[in-house]
Amino acid sequence: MTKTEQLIAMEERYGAHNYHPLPVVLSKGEGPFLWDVEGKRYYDFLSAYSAVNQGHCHPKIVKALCDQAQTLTLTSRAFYNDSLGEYEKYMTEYFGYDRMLPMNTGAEGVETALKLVRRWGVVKKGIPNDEVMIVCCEGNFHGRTLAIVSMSNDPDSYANYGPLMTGFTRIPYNDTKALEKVLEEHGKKIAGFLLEPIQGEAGVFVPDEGYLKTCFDLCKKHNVLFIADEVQTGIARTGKLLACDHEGVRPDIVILGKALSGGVIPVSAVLCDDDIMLNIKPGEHGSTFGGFPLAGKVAMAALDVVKEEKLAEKSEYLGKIFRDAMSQCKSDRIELIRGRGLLNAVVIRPKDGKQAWDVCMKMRDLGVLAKPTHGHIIRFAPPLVITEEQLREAIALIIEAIETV
Ligand code: IF1
Repeated sequence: MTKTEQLIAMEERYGAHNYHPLPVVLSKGEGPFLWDVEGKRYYDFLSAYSAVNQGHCHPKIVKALCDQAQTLTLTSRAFYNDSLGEYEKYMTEYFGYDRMLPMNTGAEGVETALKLVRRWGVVKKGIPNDEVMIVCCEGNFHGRTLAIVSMSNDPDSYANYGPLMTGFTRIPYNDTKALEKVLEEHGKKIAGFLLEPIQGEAGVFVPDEGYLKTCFDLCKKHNVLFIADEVQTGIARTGKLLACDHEGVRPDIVILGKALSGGVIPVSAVLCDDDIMLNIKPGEHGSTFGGFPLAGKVAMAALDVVKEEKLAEKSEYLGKIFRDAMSQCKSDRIELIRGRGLLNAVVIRPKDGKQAWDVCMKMRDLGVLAKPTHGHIIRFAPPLVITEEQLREAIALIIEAIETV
């Protein structure tokens, strides 16, 4: 058995079977590259679902982690420490909000936002506690907790987990009339509207120009909070610091995760202003590791890198090259190319019994790693540190895989 086969067999025998990974076993990452246990090099075109925007093992971020790890890793919030205040100041100035609540995973960030919105709805908008509603979108993906999957319309996310949480109403994505209707009919009991500025898991569904701004204005009209889940679209991935920046929309609440730490440790955060954040009082929400010294130092280094290396500008520029180059490909397997910045997807037309998975397997053989979502869509999201030359080399391999599979 090869090392690859041995390690896959080990996961098969001892691990939960909650994923179906592409059969490649990785052991090293650097910048846009990954190496497998056989020593083969790949371009990473998933970036751990946009968590390694800064590239694998970015030296500045790893240094911040190692330095802090030898000093003080965790105090809990039972006491103060010398990094959290600095981290909170850095984050609120970087993104332009009054306050930041630190958490760990993206799902915890979303859960925290849901609690902040409901709390604001009850204590500030005066919605009866048992009636407060949050509007979400068809095709959403916000994480895997029971409250979050209660918003989902994907049976793979919510089915057969017992009774789901109430208090959510779902409308079609990219449909401002649907939002207008639900707000006019139920606005008095609605505390917030939660959406992804681009739906990642749904297959990089980019809404029409103006959708975000129109939804934001409708929310303001009905005294409803506009909550942007930027866990996947944030941190320069779509060509701006936040995807909402494309339309000049400043969400009432922003949820960040993934690349907030450059993929080094789980770090998430919720940003909003005083009138929303200060409704949660001491002892009413928290987390053992939320905002711990390692997270603060790593996140500040990860965000420094975004600015120092102009990753948003690079993402915008290289994304255009990607979509232009892919549209040159005349293969009838390509149904559609869409995306913003370096968050793109190609919809693959099944042919001769081959579909997106087969294209990804061929890409793996050629040295590019990506994975299908929803069967026929391949998401392409390389680290934003990839150079134009490397991108063009990888595109040639992607096109070869599509044309020859
Ligand atoms: C998996 C994809 C899935 C997210 C948005 C919150 C979270 C995510 C917009 C939760 C997480 C991850 C989860 C991971 C695969 C990936 C993913 F959309 F990115 F492709 F699943 F749909 N908001 N997305 O995308 O963050 O708790 O994971 O830190 O669950 O398989 P998390």
